[in-house]
Amino acid sequence: MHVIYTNEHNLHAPPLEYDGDLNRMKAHPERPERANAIADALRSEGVGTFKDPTPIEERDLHTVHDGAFVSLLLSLPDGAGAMGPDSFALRRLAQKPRGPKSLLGYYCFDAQTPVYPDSPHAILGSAATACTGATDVLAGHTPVYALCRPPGHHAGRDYYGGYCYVNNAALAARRIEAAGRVAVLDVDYHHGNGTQDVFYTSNSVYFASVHADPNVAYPFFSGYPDETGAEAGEGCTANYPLPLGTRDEEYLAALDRALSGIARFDPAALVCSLGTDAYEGDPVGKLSVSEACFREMGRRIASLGRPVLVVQEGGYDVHTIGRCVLRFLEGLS
Ligand code: Q9C
Ligand code: ZN
Repeated sequence: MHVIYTNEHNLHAPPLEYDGDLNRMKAHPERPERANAIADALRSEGVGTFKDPTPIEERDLHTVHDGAFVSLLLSLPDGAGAMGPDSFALRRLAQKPRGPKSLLGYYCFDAQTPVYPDSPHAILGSAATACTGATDVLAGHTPVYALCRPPGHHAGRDYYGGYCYVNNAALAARRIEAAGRVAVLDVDYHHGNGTQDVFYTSNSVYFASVHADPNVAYPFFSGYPDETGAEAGEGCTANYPLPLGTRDEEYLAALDRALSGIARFDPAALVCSLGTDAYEGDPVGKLSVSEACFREMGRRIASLGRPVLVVQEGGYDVHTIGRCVLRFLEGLS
């Protein structure tokens, strides 16, 4: 199994997070230790052949993203330090402003996704990781694991948030689309709103997501069952929200429903957005999925019998994230 990985992600290390508590910033959960823990776990178990991604350039992001959006993200002014907006656009009212900070507020949808001077290297490295994984799947390798960091599934064509800047899984799906229909299965704890949005009107990429009920879980404004796609893509989006506290059995029942939809769509290949934040011990997620369940998820996904690219998304318990990924890949192989 190819494992695509670069340590460039270490260059992006947001120290603190604002989570609505106006009195106190907290340690940011999306930290370098996450990917380092996964890489260490795979290496110490001798799982996979590690391979550096082939670098990509800004223009390679245009298959999914708006040009002005990526150029802002990747080239904030020198010496700007950590940057985030203090005002967010409601785009039905908004004109696009000129200053970099105000422009960030045009493209960003939350207060938890800061951009640091070295973040662009990590963002491009993560996107390259997914793209190289896609190329390997096209070349006949399966499964392939893209150890991406930062994650991507909350980023849309022209917006970012949820610790995500560009959409790694969507970039990979676009690349694999050259070989035919693609399904994206998102098992991160959070709804993959960005990926859904990118492919919402497409009938060549199916999107299915199993996640915590957005009434009570981030990203709150999407991931409901009545979101089923639009125009040519009507019927090509499927959402399976779950109550907080959901355990293995109910989780796997929802996964089976998602997998039947994918089987009916009959894709040439599958991209799996893997977050381990549904794990019972995760500090961000509030579902109750066991370590053993990750192996069963991998098994059931493998039983579709399609080539699979796994793209790493969330998962914040640095002590168990490696084991959850190992179990998943074990089940898949
Ligand atoms: N203090 C992904 O898993 N809000 N993104 C969490 C916790 C944002 C998660 C608040 C969660 C974003 C890729
Ligand atoms: Zn998540």
